[in-house]
Order: sequence, then C-alpha cells, then structure tokens
Amino acid sequence: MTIKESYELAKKEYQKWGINVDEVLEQLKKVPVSIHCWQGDDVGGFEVKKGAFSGGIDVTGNYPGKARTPNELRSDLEKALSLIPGKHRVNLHAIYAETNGEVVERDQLEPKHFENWVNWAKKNELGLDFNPTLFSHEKATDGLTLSHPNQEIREFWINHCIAVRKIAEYFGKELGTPALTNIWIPDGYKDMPSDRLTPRVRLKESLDKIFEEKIDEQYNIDAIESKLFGIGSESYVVGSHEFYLGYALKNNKLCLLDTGHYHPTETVSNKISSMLLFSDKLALHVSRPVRWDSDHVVTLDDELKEIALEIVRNDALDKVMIGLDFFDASINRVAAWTIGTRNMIKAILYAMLVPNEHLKQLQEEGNFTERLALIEEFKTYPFGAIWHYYCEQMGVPVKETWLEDVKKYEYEVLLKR
Ligand code: RNT
Ligand code: ZN
Repeated sequence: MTIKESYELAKKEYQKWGINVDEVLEQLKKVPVSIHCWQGDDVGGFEVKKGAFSGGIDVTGNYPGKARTPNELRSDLEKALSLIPGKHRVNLHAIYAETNGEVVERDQLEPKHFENWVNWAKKNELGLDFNPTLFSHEKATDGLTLSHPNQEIREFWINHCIAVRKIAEYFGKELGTPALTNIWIPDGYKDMPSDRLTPRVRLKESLDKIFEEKIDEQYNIDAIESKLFGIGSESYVVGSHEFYLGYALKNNKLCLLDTGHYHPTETVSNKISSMLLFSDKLALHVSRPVRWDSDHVVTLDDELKEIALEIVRNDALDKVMIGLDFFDASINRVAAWTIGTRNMIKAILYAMLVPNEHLKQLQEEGNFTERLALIEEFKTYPFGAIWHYYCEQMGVPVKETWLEDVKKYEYEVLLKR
C-alpha cells in the first residue's frame, strides 16, 4: 500500500468522528515552531572573546561535528529544516553575533552584527526570534546579572537587553514578522538566601529600565522566562514563576514557560488555560526534563501531547508561540533538531485529530467513562498514516528515511570538521 492509500483509509476513520483531515493538514502547515539555533553548537556562540560556559545550565556529550562558525551552523540548520515539514522560525541568542573578528561587548551589539542571519532568514523564508545572553560572560561569573548588587554590572546587562530588543526590532522590520525577544537570566543562589526580596526588587527595576523604550509589537514582542532552580542556583532563583507572572500581567509582557522549569510533577499543560484567561498570548520553550532541567531532546511523550491538546482544543494556536529549547551534545545535532521538531509538529497533528468538541461535551455531561474510553482509543487511531502523508506532501522524508540524509551529511560534512 502506498502512503497515499494508507492515508485515504485512515482519513475515513477520522471522518466518522467529523474530523476533516485535509483541513487539519492545511491548518497544520500554518503552525510555526521556533527552532533554537543553540542545539547546533552546544550553546557556544561565536563571540571573539568567549567566556566560560555558565548560567545554571549544562551541556553534556562530545558527539563529533558541532558547528564552529556561523556558516556551519546555518548549513546544519538548513539540513535539519529540509527534514522538517512546514515553514518555521529560527531562534537566535546574542552570542551568535558576527563581528568580523572584532571584540564587541554585548552592550554594544547592533543590527549590523546580525545582517548575515537576516539575509539568510530572508533567503530561507524564516522568521527570527531572539534572546539576550546573560550567561557565559565575565560579568556573570557569580551567577548574578540584572539583580546584581553592583549597579555597574546591572547597567551593563540592562544595556545589553536594550541593544538586543533593538536588534529584534530590526529582525521584525526586515522579515515582516515580529521577533519574540525572550529574557532569561541565571540569577540565584546555591545556598539558602537570607534575603529573597532585595534581588527581586532590583530585577523588577532592571526590567522596567529595559522596557522603558517602547517598540512596536509589529516588530518585537517581549517575553520573560522564569525558572525554579538551576545548577548553582539550587536554593533560590530570583526570576521565579510568580515573579514573572506578576510582572508580565502588570506590564503587558509575555510569560515564557519552559517545560523544564517547574517541579517535576508540575506540568505546563495545566497552566496554559489559566494563563490565557488573563493574557492574550504566552510563549513556550518546549524541552524535556529528565530528573532535572536537563534539556533532553523533545520526545512524543504524554506531556507533549497534552500541551498540544491544550493549545488546539482551546483554539490557542495564534496565542501560544511555540519554541523549542534542548541541547544534547551526545547525539548527532542535526538529528536532535529533526527529532525534537518533528515531534512537536506530530504532537500538534495528534491533537488536531482528536474529537475535542465531543470529548468536552462528554465531560460536561459527566460521562467520564466514555471520556476515558475515547481518549484511550484515540491513542491507537491511525495517526501515523496521516503524519507520513503530511511529510510526503510537504516534500520531506517519510518515516525514518530522514536518518539516511543525516548519516550522509554526517559523513560528508560533519566528520570533516
Ligand atoms: C535556561 C533557559 C534558557 C536557555 C537558553 C539557552 O534554563 O531555559 O531558555 O536554555 O536561553
Ligand atoms: Zn528555556
């Protein structure tokens, strides 16, 4: 049976439930995922004067072939994008600036340092998102940045964030789609704090200064990312969930929820509906925590499906900006992007192929038996046949055949590095 024949059969199964699969696929094409560039080089970046890797996160593994230059990174991204169905976005960090061999301090970065990225994004029809980099730097060695007691250090990072927002505005203007600029800081303490308030007061003031200059949301959208703990900030993190939730609501900013930044049994899927009642939009860093905020490659697990269900059944595809955040250096990095991004898209498709309205109705009627029975039965509906057809239709490899492309690329390009 061909892919198309399997698709036609599967389609009928869904049709019985009133799901129009052709329409679903049209809708799916329009859902962008923001792919993080930093999986390609283990969050290294291309600064001339590189600071030691730091910031409460860690990358483990030494798989050969990591990108050493912006061109290598772009070429690896292109390879991954050729294996992922749909039109997507690329998420950059400030450390991916290109400064022509010159040392440019982070508070001095300008749009021109990202010209190559913008030209590349135009050529590949990609939107760009952005992040200031407040780690791996001599002014962040003690793990404090925007909440630092030293005013000069705070100002340096404030100016960095302002510079980054202006660069993001340039992305938005050039590419015709707003850039999401997400601020994440590592600030916190390894051991019990004696004062939780003062650093938070300073963080609040720093954010106020960063956002003083209004930038048209047509070009740049600001987000702030919270965290529960990190390596070296096990006891206290300044930018906690409550801190940013409050800040975002009061100042009309987006909360960015990273799926690895909560207590192990606390799920982001359960937060989306609540948060969207009080803000128009929110952003995600979809990641996979294994025991801790470990940033493993995203798999098609229950929580990923639940996140996708929450977005789809609450009609929130325009409200939730989906981005990825993982970095595994122990496997082929192009494969890591491909696996994680394909899984994110698969999860959205899965959620679109569930009779969501019917299931909602069952719950309203108190029919929990049928609710559970159908949720479970739908797990083995022929979702795979629809996914394979989608890949074929979008001109990307079907099933595991993409692995051949990656192996060839590894042999011909990555292993020569
Ligand atoms: C760290 C945050 C943050 C980073 C990236 C590199 O815990 O998740 O988003 O992973 O900015
Ligand atoms: Zn994150």
